Amino acid sequence: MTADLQSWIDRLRRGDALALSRAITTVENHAPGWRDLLKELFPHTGRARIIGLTGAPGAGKSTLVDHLARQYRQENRSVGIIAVDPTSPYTGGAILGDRIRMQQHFSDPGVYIRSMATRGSLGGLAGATADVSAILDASGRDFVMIETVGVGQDEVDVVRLADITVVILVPGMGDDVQSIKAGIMEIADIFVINKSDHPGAERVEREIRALQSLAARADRWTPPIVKTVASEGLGIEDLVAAIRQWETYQQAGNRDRVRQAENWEGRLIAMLRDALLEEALDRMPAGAIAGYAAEIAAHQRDPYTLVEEIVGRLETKS
Ligand SMILES: Nc1nc2c(ncn2[C@@H]2O[C@H](COP(=O)(O)OP(=O)(O)OP(=O)(O)O)[C@@H](O)[C@H]2O)c(=O)[nH]1
Ligand SMILES: [Mg+2]
Repeated sequence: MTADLQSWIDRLRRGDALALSRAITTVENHAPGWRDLLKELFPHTGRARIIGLTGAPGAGKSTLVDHLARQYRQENRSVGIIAVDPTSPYTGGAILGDRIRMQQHFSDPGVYIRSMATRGSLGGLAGATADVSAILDASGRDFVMIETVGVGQDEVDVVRLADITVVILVPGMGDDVQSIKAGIMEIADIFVINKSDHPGAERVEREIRALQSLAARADRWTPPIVKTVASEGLGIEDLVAAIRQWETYQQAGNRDRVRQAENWEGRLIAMLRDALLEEALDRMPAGAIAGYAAEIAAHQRDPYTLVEEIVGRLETKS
């Protein structure tokens, strides 16, 4: 390892915010040396608790994260926050809102907040978020919270990589827990019904219970349902307690290790896919894919043989 890299990592691990920001930007952009950096940081990861929070736009995720951060700070634990916001490139509004709301933490070095560039992230949104969360972990954060809008597969993949997944629902969504994408219901370790000051919270709770009664989880955990009014700071202690309860449950019988191995299985496959694709594309002249595609469309070439040939070329590494 170069002396530069060593000193960068030392500063990062001491909690230097500048070194941390630089590391995150390097990894996000896949700038030169990003992989070496992650390799060196990896041995220092695995200590932080990664909490993924997902829910519909405006469900109150940022407000909840803000309160959780405050709570953990009171216990003198440090926090990293990653706001993954797919809506921001279009409106520009949401992240600004987050910034303002979270401003109170800005003078506190124990809280580090980062918004993720989203669509088109190199290595996919989930991969990029996992890498950034690893950097925060290596920097010694006790908790890393990842906020994502639970709308697509990308977002589901993001929170799936967490140690704890919190799904935030709100009353008055119509008939709907049923209609919420099945994927998101399945990944919940804890349900939060936020905006419980609005009518219909009980009904949402009944619907979750009804769904839960249909299928038991393989790990026999029944995700607790916590009602909150995040804007008033109500129910936050209950959420903190539910998170702690989950941790205790996970630590018994090494369930946390099993979960992490499952997460890594998915992540490894994604990393491998990306690396192989990158390698394959690197070996082609620019524009080759478009040329092949035109030939295939004209039935001058069959795609099956072509893919075999391309994969075959990977074996002869120069
Ligand atoms: N009535 C009520 N309003 C709330 C509650 N929690 C949050 N809000 C309000 O709902 C709005 C959205 O809250 P956010 O925390 O920004 O929600 P979000 O899920 O992070 O939103 P996006 O990141 O844009 O998807 C804000 O105006 C909050 O003040 C609640 O429990 N009750
Ligand atoms: Mg938000």
